[in-house]
Amino acid sequence: MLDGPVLDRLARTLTPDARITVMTGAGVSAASGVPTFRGSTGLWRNFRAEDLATPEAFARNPRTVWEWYDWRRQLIARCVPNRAHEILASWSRRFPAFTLITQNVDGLHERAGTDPVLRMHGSIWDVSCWNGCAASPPRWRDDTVPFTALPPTCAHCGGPLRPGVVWFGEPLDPEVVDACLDATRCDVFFTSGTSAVVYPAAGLVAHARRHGATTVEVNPEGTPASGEVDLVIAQPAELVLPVVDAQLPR
Ligand code: BV8
Repeated sequence: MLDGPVLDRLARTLTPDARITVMTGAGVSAASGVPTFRGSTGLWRNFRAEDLATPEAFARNPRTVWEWYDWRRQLIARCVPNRAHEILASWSRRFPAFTLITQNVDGLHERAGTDPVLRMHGSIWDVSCWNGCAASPPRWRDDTVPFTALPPTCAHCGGPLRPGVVWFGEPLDPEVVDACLDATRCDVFFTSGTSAVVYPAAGLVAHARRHGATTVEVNPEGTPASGEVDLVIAQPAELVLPVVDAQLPR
């Protein structure tokens, strides 16, 4: 838990010249009102990933998949970053060698001011042409909320647009993966708000350990990563991060 010795150990590792990498998942946005995917109140509770977050599902029924994403976009548009996003944004300014990796597609880290953000699974605010037509760019931002018709269509070829996220069975952007792997060569690696079941994101903690990083998990619940990190802080990120931040020299 977050007692004196744990806090002291953490504060000692967060030195001005430390390479710090933080990987986040849906739990970091929970306090902002964005539903998580798994667990009792999770999104997946009513859906199966195979039914919605795959290219096969989209090919089968683009409208159904878009009903889910358009619903999430409308919900996320009403949410604001919470203290966890804000503290991480301040750390991205405070520590010269700080990297934020996220599995989240909600854009709340960016809205809190973290820049850059390594988005492993893309952005719910991006779209791309499902047909990949020559006239359309690879992807672009479209903040329309709600879309008037589902699926939204490509202005160039009239085909359906798809959400600019990475679905199960789709490869991640290799440049993003390389940047994430490089960021595991760090002094401190935090993993917070993730159930640590989706790969290759879930594999980053092991890489950080192999590089000798102090690894820390901030999550009220245990995960498959809990047994491999140096420090488990079983509390919510929006409570933990401000307390750790307060220990840092002003
Ligand atoms: C790929 C779409 C290869 C976007 C999502 C081994 C290696 C490589 C791949 C695999 C592998 N084994 C299996 C695979 C395949 C698969 C996979 O990992 N399957 C799992 C289920 C076994 N991986 C893939 O398909 C990936 N692609 O590897 O491609 C390839 C190569 C070449 C050619 C073709 C293919 C693609 C993975 C991306 C999938 N897309 N979603 C969207 O709609 O959002 S995944 C989905 O889960 C979300 O994107 C989300 O980001 C991700 C992870 O969820 P979490 O963020 O962890 O959220 P969750 O609800 O699960 O947990 C929340 C946690 O927060 C909980 O632990 C809770 O306790 C905690 N919490 C709650 N409140 C708080 C809190 N913590 C802190 N504070 C709080 N307040």
